[in-house]
Amino acid sequence: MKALKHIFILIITTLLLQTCNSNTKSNSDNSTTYQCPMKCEGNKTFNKPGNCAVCKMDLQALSSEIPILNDAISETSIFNLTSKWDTEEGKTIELKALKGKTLVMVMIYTSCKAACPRLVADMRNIETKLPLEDIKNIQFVMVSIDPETDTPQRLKAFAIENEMDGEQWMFLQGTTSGVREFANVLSMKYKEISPIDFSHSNIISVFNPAGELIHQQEGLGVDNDETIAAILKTIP
Ligand SMILES: [Cu+2]
Repeated sequence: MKALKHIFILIITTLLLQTCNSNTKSNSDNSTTYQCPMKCEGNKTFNKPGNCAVCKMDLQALSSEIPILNDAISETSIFNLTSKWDTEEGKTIELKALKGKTLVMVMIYTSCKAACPRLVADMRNIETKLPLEDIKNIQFVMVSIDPETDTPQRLKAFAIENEMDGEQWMFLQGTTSGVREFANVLSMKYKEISPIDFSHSNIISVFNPAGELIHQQEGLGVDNDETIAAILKTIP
């Protein structure tokens, strides 16, 4: 009699557990969302498979999490800046176009006779110390603090003159406010002291592929071992 009671309890428990399992399963099925592949109704989603009311195509199941994670930009990323920049190749971009590469950035202006040539030399020195196979993962970016003078044409000429015309080098002309905003992010100070001259701080900044500032070197001709180490840490 006692044994029967035990078996009965066992059966009930098994049944209850099964109901629980099937509940969880149907819950997760319900959380799948579907969308028209042509997005006829914009980003509207449906919680059942079916056909689009507009184009009649089969709705597609959305894998909900992955794309959102990939697109996420942290609060401190420079990819949040929406200012527009012209490259030396005449392309207009936002900084988030540089996502996925380690960025080594410096602010200069091409007519500078004093500090900038040395900053440019420092950038080249960093580049030559990095393993050749890693260069494709790195973008070296020179941002002009004199956007009035440094047009894409002038930046291109400067690139050729300094043998920095390879794909790893990029020169950017921004707007006055875009340049100012970017300088603030780098804590970089600059001031126009005459129509063609600027006083400025000398900072080379390293950003990881997510656009977060991870290292800065300040000064001219300084030891760049830490900068190299910081760059290499970001490369898979
Ligand atoms: Cu300068």
